Amino acid sequence: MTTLFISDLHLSPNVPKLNQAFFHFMRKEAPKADALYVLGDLFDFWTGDDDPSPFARSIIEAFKQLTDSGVPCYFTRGNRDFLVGKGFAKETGVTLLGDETVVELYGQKAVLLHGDTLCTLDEAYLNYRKKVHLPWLQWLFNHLPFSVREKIVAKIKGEIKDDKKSKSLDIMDVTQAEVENVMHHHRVSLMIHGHTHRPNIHHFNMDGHEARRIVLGDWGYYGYVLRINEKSLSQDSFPID
Ligand code: LP5
Ligand code: MN
Repeated sequence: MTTLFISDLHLSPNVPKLNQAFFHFMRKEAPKADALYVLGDLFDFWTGDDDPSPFARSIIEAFKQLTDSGVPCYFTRGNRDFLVGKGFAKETGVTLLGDETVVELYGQKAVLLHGDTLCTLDEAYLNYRKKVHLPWLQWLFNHLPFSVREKIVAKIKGEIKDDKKSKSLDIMDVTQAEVENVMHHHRVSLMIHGHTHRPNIHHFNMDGHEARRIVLGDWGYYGYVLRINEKSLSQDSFPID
């Protein structure tokens, strides 16, 4: 049996072919797995667990069917779905994880995270992140009517849509120093994250030992799934048409 990892699907009602690819994965592959880990940015943006749209309901139903069938599902929030909360967890049966989680995968310890917090050169983003993670601000936001929240999100998105264009690719990548800080802190030699949209398996030396950082791929023209079992570890892509 195999443990599956996905992230950065950026699902929304606007890209039906991505949703179809996700539902296909949830029906055909995920039910055969030991467990499914979603490491953030499943959604293009998640405005709240009370989202009444058929799109949101269909995603919730897909997770519920999977967890009801006995496959444990874990969810790390990303920078686009940091507002996924207890309501989502209750309705789907998914277990929400903290920002950094250590798991044991077939005898090897690994730290799992979305990856945005590893981009320590991106100060503008990290300042913004601090604000939107303030518990009192989230509490206030969550108590607004859903339609008001949608308008606020659309306005902020519109205002910051050009911010990324002014940043260099280096600024939007992880720093090796922060990668090693986090791995040292958790005493692991394997890290799995998404966010940067640079799928890869990086091998490096840490304190005289081999360490690995696996970067999950984002879904677009291709989808990516990382599969780990007792014997092997591979990230494969498949076309989405
Ligand atoms: O996901 P990706 O790769 O496209 O970009 C991210 C960073 N961008 C974001 C922004 C979100 O995608 C969309 C935000 C919608 C806003 C909703 C707010 C709801 C309010 C909730 C209150 C509880 O995450 C991008 C990174 C990039 O990753 C690479 O790492 O660079 O960061 C940015 O572009 C952000 C800007 O640098 C800074 C923006 C300042 C905005 C100030 C608004 C403050 C609002 C605070 C409170 C209401
Ligand atoms: Mn992200």
